[in-house]
This record gives sequence, C-alpha cells and structure tokens, in this order.
Amino acid sequence: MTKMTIAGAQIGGIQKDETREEVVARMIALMDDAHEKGVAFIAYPEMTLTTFFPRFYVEDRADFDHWFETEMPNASVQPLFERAREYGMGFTFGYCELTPEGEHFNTSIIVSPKGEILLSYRKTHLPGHAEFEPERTHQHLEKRYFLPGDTGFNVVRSQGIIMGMSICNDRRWPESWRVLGLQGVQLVSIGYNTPSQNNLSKDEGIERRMYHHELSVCAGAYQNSTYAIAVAKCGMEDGNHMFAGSIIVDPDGFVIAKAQGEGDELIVAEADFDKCTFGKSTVFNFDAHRRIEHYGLIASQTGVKEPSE
Ligand code: CDV
Repeated sequence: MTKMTIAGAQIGGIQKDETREEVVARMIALMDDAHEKGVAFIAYPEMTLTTFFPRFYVEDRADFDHWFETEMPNASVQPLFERAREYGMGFTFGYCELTPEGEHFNTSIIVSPKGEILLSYRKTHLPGHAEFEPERTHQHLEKRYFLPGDTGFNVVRSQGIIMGMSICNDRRWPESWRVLGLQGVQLVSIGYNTPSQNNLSKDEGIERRMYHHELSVCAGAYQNSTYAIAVAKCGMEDGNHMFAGSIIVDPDGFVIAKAQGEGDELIVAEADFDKCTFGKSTVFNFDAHRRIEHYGLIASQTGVKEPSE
C-alpha cells in the first residue's frame, strides 16, 4: 500500500526583471508550506524560473540565451535542492535547458528526496510558430526558441511509485499519456504556461480554455488510471495573462484539489496509489484489451489523409 501526500505549487506571474534567486525564494516558501502539510512530493510549473519569454520575438535567438540554464542544478537553484533534501521531499520543475552542444530544450526534471536528478524530460509537442507573424495579436514562438524534445516519455521509480512527466501542450495529446501509461505510470506531473489569448482570429475565452485543460488532464488520468498533477505558472506576466486552474486528478479522472487564485498557491491531496490498480486491471488492462494491429497509423502518419472523393 503506497499512500503519499502530493502537491502542486502554482506560481504567479514572473516579470522579465525578476531574478532566478527571487523566483527560487518563492518556490522555497511554497515548499516550506508543503512540508508543514506533510507533503512528500511537490510539482512546480513549466519554465518555473523565468517569465514565459516565447511571447516575445527577437531576430537573433541567441539574445534570449540568458533565459536558459547551462547546468542543473546550478547556484541559483541550489537552495531549493538543499531545502528539499532537508525535508526529504521529492520534486519536479521545468526550466529552459541549453546543452553543451548548443541545443535548446523546454525541459522538466524529477528529483529524488535525496536531491538526485532521476529523470529529465524534454517537451515533445511544441505549440506556436517559429517566425514573427504580424497578423497575430499575440506571438507564441516556442518553435523559434526550442527544439522538439528528443527524450520521449519515460518513467522512473521513486518514492515507491512510478512517475513520469509531460509539459504543457503535451497534456492535450493522448499519445503522451498512453506512452506513459504503457510503462505503468502512477503519477504524471505536468507544468504549464497557458496564455489566455493567443489565437489568430477568435478569442476562445478563458472558460473554454480552462474546460479543455481540465478535460485533457482528467481524460488522460482516467484512461491510464494514474494520478496527475497539472500545475500552472499564471496570472499577469509583463502585461500578458495566463490562466491558473492548477489541479490534482485521481485515477478515476476526478479533480481532487484545485487552485482558487492566480498567484503563488499550494494545492495538496492525499494520494493512495493502490487506486491505480483498479483501472489498470479492468477497463484499461492494456495487455488484455489493446489491439495494436489497428493502431499503426498513430505512429506512422503525422497529419490527416482523407480518403479520395
Ligand atoms: N506553453 C504551452 O505549451 N502552451 C499551450 C498553448 C499555446 C495552447 C498549451 O497547450 O497550453
């Protein structure tokens, strides 16, 4: 029987001129609160250390290299690693990674309660575009600043359970969930930065966006019988709004904790990982019920090919 108190540490907006040290101090304040509440694992958002800079265009992308970390851990985040080790708390957070080979990734890591980086994941589904698009009211230039991740969706055993990660847009793709599900995942952590407006022609509105966010996470958790923590960086960042709505979802697809505001906020839930077994051994017993002979298109064709008229 594996029970654990888990948390999502929602982070309010980070402005362009905020330092890594200031952000890490906010992360530690939430970790302190979590420790008082008996939390054993805490999840922070995508790109936790910086503002969501893909909303800005620069001609020479190297001008934005200062948003990237060249090593992990580094001096700025060391206090977070030390506090977590002191508390014996596992954690995950997202940051922008610049490799020694000069490659840029949108990355998340899972860290053990002893402070070891156990798993690194590089975001697979990069939304947006690579060039400035003048017809847009809001730019979303993730494809300019990051390469598509090369890690794939892996899992790791830590703290007695099987953990995996996705990042933001990945949560909308059932493929991400199923690859993790096929490795027996019991806890999926997903950090996100979701702008409230960034489309070309229609304003979907926050309510609809929030619905699609929750729908995606609840469906992914239910269909793979796993807990999920989806945690936002949100609120106003440099005059741009990103929605909040951080949630913890159980293996039945129910929301069991939800953020109330748009600032720094801890959400906490008691997870009983034995509850993952029911779905994994009945409706979603993959071994018994999957029919991979009919799924070939999923891994062999990217876009839609309609039949001829
Ligand atoms: N950071 C993201 O990946 N954001 C996307 C937006 C652009 C739709 C998301 O899926 O939330």
